[in-house]
Amino acid sequence: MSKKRYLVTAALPYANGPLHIGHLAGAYLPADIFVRYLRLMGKDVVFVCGSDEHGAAITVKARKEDTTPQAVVDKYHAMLRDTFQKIGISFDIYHRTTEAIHHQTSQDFFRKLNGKNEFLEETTEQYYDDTVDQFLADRYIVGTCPVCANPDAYGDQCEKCGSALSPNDLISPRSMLSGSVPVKRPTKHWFLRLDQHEAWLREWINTGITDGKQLHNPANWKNHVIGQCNSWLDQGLQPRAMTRDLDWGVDVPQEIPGSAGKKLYVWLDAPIGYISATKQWALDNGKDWEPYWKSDDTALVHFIGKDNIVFHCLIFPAILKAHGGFILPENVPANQFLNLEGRKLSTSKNWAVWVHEYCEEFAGQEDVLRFNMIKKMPEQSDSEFTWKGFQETNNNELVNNLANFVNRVLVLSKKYYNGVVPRINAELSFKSGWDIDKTGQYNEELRLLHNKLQEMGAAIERYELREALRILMEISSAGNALLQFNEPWKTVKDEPEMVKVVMNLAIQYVAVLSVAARPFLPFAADRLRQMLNLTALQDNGDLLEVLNELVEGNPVVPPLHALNEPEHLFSRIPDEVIEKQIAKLTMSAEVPADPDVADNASKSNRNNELKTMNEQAPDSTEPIPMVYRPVSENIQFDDFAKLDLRTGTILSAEKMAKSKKLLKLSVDLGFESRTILSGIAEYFTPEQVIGQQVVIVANLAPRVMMGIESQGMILMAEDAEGKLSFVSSGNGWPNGMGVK
Ligand code: B3M
Ligand code: ZN
Repeated sequence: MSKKRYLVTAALPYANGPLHIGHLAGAYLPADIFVRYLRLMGKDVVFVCGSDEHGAAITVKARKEDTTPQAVVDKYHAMLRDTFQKIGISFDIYHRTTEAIHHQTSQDFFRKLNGKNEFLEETTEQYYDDTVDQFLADRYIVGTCPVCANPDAYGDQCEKCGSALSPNDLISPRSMLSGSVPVKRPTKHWFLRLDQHEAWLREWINTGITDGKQLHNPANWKNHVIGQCNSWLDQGLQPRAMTRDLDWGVDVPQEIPGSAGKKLYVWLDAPIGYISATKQWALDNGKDWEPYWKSDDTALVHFIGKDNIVFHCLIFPAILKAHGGFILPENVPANQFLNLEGRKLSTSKNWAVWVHEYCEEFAGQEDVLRFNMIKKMPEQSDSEFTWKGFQETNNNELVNNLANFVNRVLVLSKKYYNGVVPRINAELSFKSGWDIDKTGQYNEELRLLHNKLQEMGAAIERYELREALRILMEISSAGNALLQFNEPWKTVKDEPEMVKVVMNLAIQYVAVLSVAARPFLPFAADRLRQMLNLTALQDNGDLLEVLNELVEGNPVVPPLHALNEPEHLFSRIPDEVIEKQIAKLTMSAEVPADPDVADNASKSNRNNELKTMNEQAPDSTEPIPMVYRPVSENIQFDDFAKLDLRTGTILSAEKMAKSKKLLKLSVDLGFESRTILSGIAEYFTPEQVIGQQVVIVANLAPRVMMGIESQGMILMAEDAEGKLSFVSSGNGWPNGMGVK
């Protein structure tokens, strides 16, 4: 904490999808807590982030959604920005890499590096997709990870084990665009000579020293961060291409020969996005951006997830150093991964809790998610979020401990003193809330609070946010114990002067919490200020002021100060709310490939529809009304047009051994016959379906179930109890007709 100013960054999320809780726990929440704390300590800090709008992540998504990359980034940039704001991530600027200032800044970097001969210009053989006429780098190509055997590793990294990869590392590569096996073709690129940076990077990472200057203390870095860097360094750094053959991204500067059709590698431009964001922030606020990036008395801290370690600890520092004049990060406190209900979070499988949905469904309870994310923060190893745990944490800690304490203090103060902070005789002793056997003394207890706050701050400075939150809650527990041990409700008549001391002290606890909770629970902290009738926090040294008072044994709320009405800070979350979320998760998740798991998933769907129906039944004597599934979200005509529906006739049917649900059908489509596995065995015998005319989805990707490839899907009507009927029978249509 010796630095004069701080520049804090959080990884720029790709603007290709919404934000989930894994992102939040990985980078954004820890960064926000750290920054809010620095502000409370009166530090000069700028917190930058923005959307990463280039790279294959964007163009692949645009292809999938049949739209332009610009439309993709416009949509998701707005969505990400709003979500961050709703969940209280307090960026000073949320920028975007499609802005002109960013293109200029990254092109200037390229020019500078090129001018300093940092690049090797080389023509190499790279993977190429003949069917779509495009080179395949990064996420355009997938294959098996050579480190962990994940079959879906990208050309730039494996999301399973976090290894950084290049397309040549992939085993059995295939094109992300067409699925075809790529060929190799020659193309020219600019390679950053990382090999020449290896020696100083090794020294800098492991000792904190470079050019004879001690820049950081490696003991303050997380072990897994240093470990990942060293495993890279030990393999030897290779020159890495900093350009790509693409039509979306930052252009290689025009005046450089051979630049036509070449774009900057997204991992060259994205981290420079931190710099362009700082420039834009400075322009907007009449400040100078340069000290934040160029002055030795600035601490640069990058908050990221573990899959971005290599880029922030080796490649970007090499770029900064190669450029010259820029500082290096003082720390990169990367987090590990958060899992969800026993499985890896997955955007593509829709196994996620989406933060924007949470903010809608739990409006006003943003802090509950934040609190849970901090408790489960994957600081040193992967961790897990469960909805049950979410409920328990809320009910046991936020409601029973924190909200209960605040409520008791405010209600009792109102009852005994009409909401006015009592004057006290500080000499009187009472039972300390910290230890049942200890006698408390007013000024001593305030100094104890000071020490606790210092411990909490030190934990934040060590990036141990779970520990910091634990200390915060310890203060609240001690406040509860103070009331519990002294029982003012029993003693107020006989010992009114002692009770005044206890209550005054309890009010000080609440006031301290209203400041100290701010980094973790910013919305609750605001409400606490309001209830206490204290001025809103300025985010400019408020905690420092509190510490300065407490260390002297002084109160932070003066006697005779009038408090406002008590309100509930948090409320219990009932079982139904949690059950609904668990059902939503299983229902919306893509049905897993394992047919047994698939059966369970569809069963839970059905149970839910049934449940709603029973709950709605007005009276057991009345007929149960028909319950309709809500109509799904609108789709565009183009989405519908992608379905190829055909008429067909079931020629043969047999039960699948070891499956209660599946019938193996052979369906005549006129031009060919298909094998289709259909989950209808509980409703129809093979005899009943043979000869039925059906509509099938003819272009559904084949799926192997129980060792047999199913080549399509039959459309069936399903009622609320899950009973199936054929969509149409006996219209006498010829097989193979299109259905529109
Ligand atoms: N967009 C990768 C990611 O979202 C990338 C981070 C850039 S930080 C400069 O994991
Ligand atoms: Zn891997």
